[in-house]
Amino acid sequence: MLYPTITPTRNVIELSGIWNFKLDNGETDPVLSAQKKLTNSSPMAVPASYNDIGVVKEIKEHIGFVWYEKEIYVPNDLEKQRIVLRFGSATHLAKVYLNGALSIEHKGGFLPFELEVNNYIEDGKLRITIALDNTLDHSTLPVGIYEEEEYESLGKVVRNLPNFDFFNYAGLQRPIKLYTTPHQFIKDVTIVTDHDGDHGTVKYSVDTNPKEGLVRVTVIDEDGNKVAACEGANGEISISDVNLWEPLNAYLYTMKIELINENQLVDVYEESFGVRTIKVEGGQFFINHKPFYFKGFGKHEDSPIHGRGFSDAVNVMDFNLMKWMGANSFRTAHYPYSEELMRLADREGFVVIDETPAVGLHFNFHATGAIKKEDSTWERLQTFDHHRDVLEDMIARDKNHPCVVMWSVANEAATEENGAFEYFEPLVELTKGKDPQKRPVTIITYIGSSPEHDKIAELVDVLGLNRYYGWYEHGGELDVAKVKLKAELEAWQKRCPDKPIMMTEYGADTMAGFHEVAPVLFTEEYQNEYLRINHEIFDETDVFIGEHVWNFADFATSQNIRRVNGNKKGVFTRERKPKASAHMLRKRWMTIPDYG
Ligand code: BDP
Repeated sequence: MLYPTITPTRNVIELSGIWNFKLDNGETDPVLSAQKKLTNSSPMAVPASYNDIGVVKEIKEHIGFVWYEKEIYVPNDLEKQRIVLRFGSATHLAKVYLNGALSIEHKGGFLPFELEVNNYIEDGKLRITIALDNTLDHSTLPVGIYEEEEYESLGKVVRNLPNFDFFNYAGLQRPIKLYTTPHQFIKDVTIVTDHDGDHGTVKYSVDTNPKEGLVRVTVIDEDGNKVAACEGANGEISISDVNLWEPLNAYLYTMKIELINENQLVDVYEESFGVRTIKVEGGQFFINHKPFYFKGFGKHEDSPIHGRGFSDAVNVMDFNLMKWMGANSFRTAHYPYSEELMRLADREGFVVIDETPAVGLHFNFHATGAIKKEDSTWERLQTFDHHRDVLEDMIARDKNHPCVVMWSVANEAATEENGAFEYFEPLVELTKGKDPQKRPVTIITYIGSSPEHDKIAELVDVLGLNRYYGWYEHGGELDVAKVKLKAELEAWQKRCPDKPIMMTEYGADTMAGFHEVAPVLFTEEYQNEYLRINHEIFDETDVFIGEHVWNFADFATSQNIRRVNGNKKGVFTRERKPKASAHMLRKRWMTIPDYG
């Protein structure tokens, strides 16, 4: 699925701004609501999560459907082309009505979907009405728990508990665009690069609709010079004196694709790409044939006011803060991030672990060690088909991004329970099969998935460990925490010699401004000490390929007695002010080279 851009043959109209909004409290008939204009609506910003800007509890904590609406004119000129309405995402289940007619339904809140709208336009107008449901259950990703209770005095009480800690933000959280293409158009392009010395090769494959006409491909460098060209829908292009895409030193080429029919230029699309290679071998993670060390964060798309809503300003600032710290990478915990952010990462040279929204696939979360409670997560979950769909869609969206170096199939699933191997084996195979660049694959595990009990380590290329020794385990006992962490890492090396290990989460809740001479839980001193003892062990471990602190910034969670108005493991506050740990990490990371 190509990202919409303006080219000589294509147009893009942004539909961001104020939309009409209202909660659905179950009393409205969806068909009738969409047939006429919404009544009693209020203004809502798009893109944004509706929760925080709605202010009141009824909106912030609403469970179920909400309505969005916008009526637009479609300029006559555009009607000569294919007109496509594209949602960057709609969280989590969307029913889209165009001039009252149900036109598409989409499940999953973090990936784009689109539809052709020409036939829906009436008198030059399009009324876009969207019913959006934020309910999470055993079949959705992420996974939630839905409960209803009857009280004589209160009536029905509904709970929708996220099976994870980040706030279940919802709404039209990413840009919505109307774009055009010619009727004969470039549908997709797939790019795979390689290099040997100064010589780069670029294999490409262009999909057009219909499959006719001549495809011409030109590669353009950053100065606008044409460096190579080729004809045909599939081909291989050589680039001499190639500039590589390197971590924090990105070089992006542009592939200009032209579709020609009967000597007429029909469609033009430009895709930027980087020449780089990825390989895992002998306990190391190679980018461009050199062993790479991941320094950075598990992040979230989360900021004050916007919630999970897209903001270029937030993304640019976050990237600048990460560069300031010497970070070179991050994981899109716990869902695919916006396309705009991925394009920015390509350009800035951030190395990205791209994660699906598969979080909360665990019903015995705190049963560490041998499973005692109900060893049945994989019998109870109904996520498999949707999991397969989001993996396919994520790879289809992100396959050409040079920033993406590894796929994360899931975060902290019940990988220690019976049934985990059978659940994940086909998904890992699918990921490998669908990715044209054959990137490494990981499944991020939690402490219960110990070297003794884990069932999936043999499926992955990299062991991605979320471990909180010194916080959830042995909080306040950093000496013991060190011993335990070391023992676990040694046990992993015994079980999977030569498999690279990466700490994909480690962190300590820290209230900015809390201080003590002795390191005490929740103080800035403790966060520093916690990180320091973890680093001591990392530095002693062979096959250790990187450290992602949890989290880049404090973030919103649902209400919970373990969370003081949000998760405070950020190295920055939610407003992006540094805690002491930001300076400490900066000192460390500035001295660790990207390639070691
Ligand atoms: C891990 C999760 C992450 C949480 C974190 C924490 O992967 O989403 O926010 O722990 O508890 O279990 O802070």
